[in-house]
Amino acid sequence: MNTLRHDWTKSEITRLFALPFNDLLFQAHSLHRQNFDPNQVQVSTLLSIKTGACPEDCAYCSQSARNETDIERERLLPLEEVIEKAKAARENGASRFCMGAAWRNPTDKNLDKVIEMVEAVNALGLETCLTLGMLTRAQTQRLKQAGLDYYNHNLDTSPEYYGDIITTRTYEDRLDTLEHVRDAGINVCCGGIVGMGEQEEDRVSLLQQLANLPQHPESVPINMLVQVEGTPLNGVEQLDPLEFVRTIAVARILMPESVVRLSAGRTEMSDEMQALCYFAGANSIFYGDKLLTTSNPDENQDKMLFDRLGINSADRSTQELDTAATA
Ligand code: SAM
Ligand code: DTB
Ligand code: SF4
Repeated sequence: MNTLRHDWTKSEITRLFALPFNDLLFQAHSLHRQNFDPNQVQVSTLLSIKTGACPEDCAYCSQSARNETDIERERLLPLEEVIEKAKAARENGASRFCMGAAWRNPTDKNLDKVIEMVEAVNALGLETCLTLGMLTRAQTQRLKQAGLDYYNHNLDTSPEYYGDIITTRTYEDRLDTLEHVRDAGINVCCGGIVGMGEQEEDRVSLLQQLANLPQHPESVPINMLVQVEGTPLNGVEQLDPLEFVRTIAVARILMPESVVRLSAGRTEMSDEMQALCYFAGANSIFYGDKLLTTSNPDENQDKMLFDRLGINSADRSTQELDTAATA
């Protein structure tokens, strides 16, 4: 059992990034093996339940009303459609169904509808995750009561670079929502995006923020920016793929018991790069050919890569059996 730390300094994290690649990966992979089955990867499927026309100004996002992108706006999806999509995800082997909405925050009326979705998806035997923007304390309590398993709310980048990316909500707002989610007893899914033109020191600082939260998020999505035409970040210089792998490895070392998700951006990654990410400690992905508005590798491609690597996609029942067997 590792002693989890919440007092990482920037210079310690910078030193990890500066290690020779093989030393960094060895350290990350060793910790990964101590805490997880290295050949199991959790799979979640994403669905956008409300698309576009978002009042926020996130510079990376296809769904901001301020960005001229050609996505199709959609109102909140009907419950029946969500259930159909969740059933299809379950059939394809997903263990968790994540529903995202392009809101700054949900109204209480919106939340009534989303709660019906959470209950229906839970009833299918899937884990549930939501990402709806900021939440009040009372809203997180309602979601907990409804049986929500995870809430995704990302810090996105370092506090230092944040103002270059979003101006309509503060870093502090994000930390407040995360505290509400944590206090309600819902699992926290929180990570960020790299490849947004930030410096390495911003990646250091983002990971420091995540690792120094009072409790590590149970799930840490590391997204590679998906460049979308019409957004201010379209055309930004691409991140060196090995620097992305380093980011996964450092996340694994700082938060050894958290599930690290190799999140958006996989369509641009080679199989070899993804294999390195799994070795470095990534043990979750989004599965299915669509993220929220952009594409993701199709299921067959992922199945083939998992076969080549001898990776199993862990579903909830087998995870529970494993835990019971080792308890
Ligand atoms: N509107 C809610 C919010 O922002 O909290 C929930 C949905 S939002 C799309 C969820 C997360 O997706 C963002 O915080 C961001 O980290 C990630 N994301 C959005 N667009 C992305 C892109 N183009 N590339 C990579 N990640 C992206
Ligand atoms: C997260 O960290 N990544 C997901 C999920 N949480 C909601 C979203 C990725 C979105 C990629 C761009 C899009 O498809 O619009
Ligand atoms: Fe809106 Fe979320 Fe996109 Fe920001 S990331 S513009 S809050 S949908």
